[in-house]
Amino acid sequence: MKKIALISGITGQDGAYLAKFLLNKNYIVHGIKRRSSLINTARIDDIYQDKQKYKANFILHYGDITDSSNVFNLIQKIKPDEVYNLAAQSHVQVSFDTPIYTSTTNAIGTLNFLEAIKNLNQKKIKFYQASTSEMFGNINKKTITEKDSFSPVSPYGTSKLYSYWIVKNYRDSYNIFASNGILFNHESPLRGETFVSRKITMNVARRHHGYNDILYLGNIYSKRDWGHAIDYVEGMWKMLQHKKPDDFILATQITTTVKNFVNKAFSKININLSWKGRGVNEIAYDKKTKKIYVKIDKNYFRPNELHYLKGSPKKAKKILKWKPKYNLDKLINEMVNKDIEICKL
Ligand code: NAP
Ligand code: G4F
Repeated sequence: MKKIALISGITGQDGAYLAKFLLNKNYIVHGIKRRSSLINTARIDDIYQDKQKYKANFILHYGDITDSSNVFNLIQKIKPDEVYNLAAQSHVQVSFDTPIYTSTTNAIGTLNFLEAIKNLNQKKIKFYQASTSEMFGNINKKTITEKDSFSPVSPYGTSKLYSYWIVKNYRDSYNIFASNGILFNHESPLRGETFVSRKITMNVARRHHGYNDILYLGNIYSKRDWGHAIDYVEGMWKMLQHKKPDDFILATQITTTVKNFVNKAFSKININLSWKGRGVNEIAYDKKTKKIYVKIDKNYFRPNELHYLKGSPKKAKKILKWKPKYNLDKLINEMVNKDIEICKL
């Protein structure tokens, strides 16, 4: 019997990688996509195009995780073995502008799944919750572990913390197999273009093709622990194959500033940036040509910032035998090369 998975957020970065990962493991994959005025399936279109390979194993349903009846009906109809709740308003800066929508999706959306599993008595379902390093906030620890406390600094982080706790509550109260994957930043060529990594690699690719648009950024001194989404979706799956539900950090322990990410990305097209100025007047330029490449725009600063993230994947490595295959340079290389291909068109 093939295993059946249900993925919310299947049209997003992680959803797309996870769907392909599970199809290659011979799962039947169901996905929830939102109705939108423009087609929003670009990241999973290749699955449709490869019909021979995936045949009838890939099924999409219209839905929205804030609609409890929709979530209830899908669980009842599909009776999945595994549910991956990846749907979210996942942009931290946007969460300051849309705190109620962010909280309804990121917090109540999770509760809708747990309530459906409980009330339909579908206790065989294993539930994965996309928790995040944003929940920790500025806790002033060099390396963060699962034992550290939370103090989120954004509506996004706070909404995700609700989900983290409600997953634990339902696990302990109703014996539901529900696990939190506490994932640090992970990127890829499928990353949304308004996240800083992809915004940078897209700009580098356009420069490579001769465009002259300046890259405008906000806080270039914040530090992130960046990995590749391919490694992280494998970790999600491993969490649900473990004999008991638990909470795990996935991280690379490679932490660097946004500024260093910029330098590395431009070096892939042989531009070595120099920096001068301070605060909003800081710029990056090429010493030889005097051309300006990066400027600071105060609109990209957030009302509150998470300054530093470095996670310890020790527990996942030990218990799940999870090990990332990508490092930061390999990640940036792949992103820049892919964006160079895309921008050529
Ligand atoms: P993403 O690319 O922004 O994808 C989010 C997905 O959620 C999209 O498919 C989006 O649909 C869908 N969605 C949003 N609101 C929804 C709703 N109300 N009902 C149904 N679907 C909805 O995010 P990602 O980077 O793949 O991240 C996946 C999950 O992991 C998210 O929960 C995120 O918060 C979490 N996370 C991400 C990272 C990271 O570094 N990437 C780290 C930690 C945790 P549309 O395509 O229609 O917008
Ligand atoms: O790429 P970002 O928007 O990612 P952020 O805020 O770290 O959130 C991502 O990772 C979380 C896990 O830690 C996820 F839970 C969340 O869903 C999302 O995937 O910003 C990274 C850093 C921030 O410090 C931001 O202030 O880059 C800084 N930054 C500087 N200039 C910028 C920009 N961020 C964006 N998006 N755009 C800029 O122009």
